[in-house]
Amino acid sequence: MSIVTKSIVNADAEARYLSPGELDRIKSFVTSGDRRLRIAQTLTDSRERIVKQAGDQLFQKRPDVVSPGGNAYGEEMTATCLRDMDYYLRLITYGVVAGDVTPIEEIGLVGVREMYKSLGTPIDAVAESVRAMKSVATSMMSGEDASEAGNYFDYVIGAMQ
Ligand SMILES: CCC1=C(C)/C(=C/C2=NC(=C\c3[nH]c(/C=C4\NC(=O)[C@H](C)[C@H]4CC)c(C)c3CCC(=O)O)/C(CCC(=O)O)=C2C)NC1=O
Repeated sequence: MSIVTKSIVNADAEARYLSPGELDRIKSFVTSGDRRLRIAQTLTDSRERIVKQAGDQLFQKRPDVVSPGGNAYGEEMTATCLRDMDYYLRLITYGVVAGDVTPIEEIGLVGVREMYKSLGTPIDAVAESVRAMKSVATSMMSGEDASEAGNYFDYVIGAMQ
C-alpha cells in the first residue's frame, strides 16, 4: 500500500482530516516521485544486464554454488538461480515506485529463510547476489539516485542476514 492509501485508511478510520505529519510524508513521497520513477525505469530497462553481470560476479565469488553438489549446479539450476535474482530485482522496482518496502517484504521476504532452507539454497549466497545487483545497478546511476536505490537493495540483503 502506498503512503497515500495508508494515510487515508488510517485517517478515515478515525473520521479525521490528514494530520500535518501525514501530509508531510505524502509531500515527500510526491516530491521524490521523479527520482523514484527514474530509478525504477533504469532498473527495468537494464534488468537483463544487471542480472547477468551480478550473476557472473556471484559465481566468481561463490564458485561452490555452481560446482557439482552446489544448489545452482547445472544449466537448469543456474537459470533458476538467475530467475530468483530477477524476481528480487523486480520486487525492488515495486518498492521503489511505492516508496515503501512493504511489497518487497510481503511478496518476497516473508518466510524466505525457511523456503531457501528447505530448498538447500544457501541464503547468504542469495544475499550476495542481491549485493552484486546493487553494485551493478547503482553504478549506472547518479549519486543521489544510487543512494536512494541502494536502500531497497540493502533492505533485501538485511532481511537475508
Ligand atoms: C517472487 C517471489 C518468489 C521467490 C523469491 C521465489 C523463489 C524460489 N526459488 C526456488 C528455487 C531455487 N532457487 C535457486 C537459487 C539459488 N541457488 C543458489 O545456490 C544461488 C545462491 C541462488 C541464486 C542466487 C535455485 C538453484 C532453485 C532450484 C532449487 C531446486 O530445485 O533444487 C523456488 C522453488 C520452486 C521453483 O523452482 O520455482 C522458489 C519458490 N519464488 C517466488 O515466487
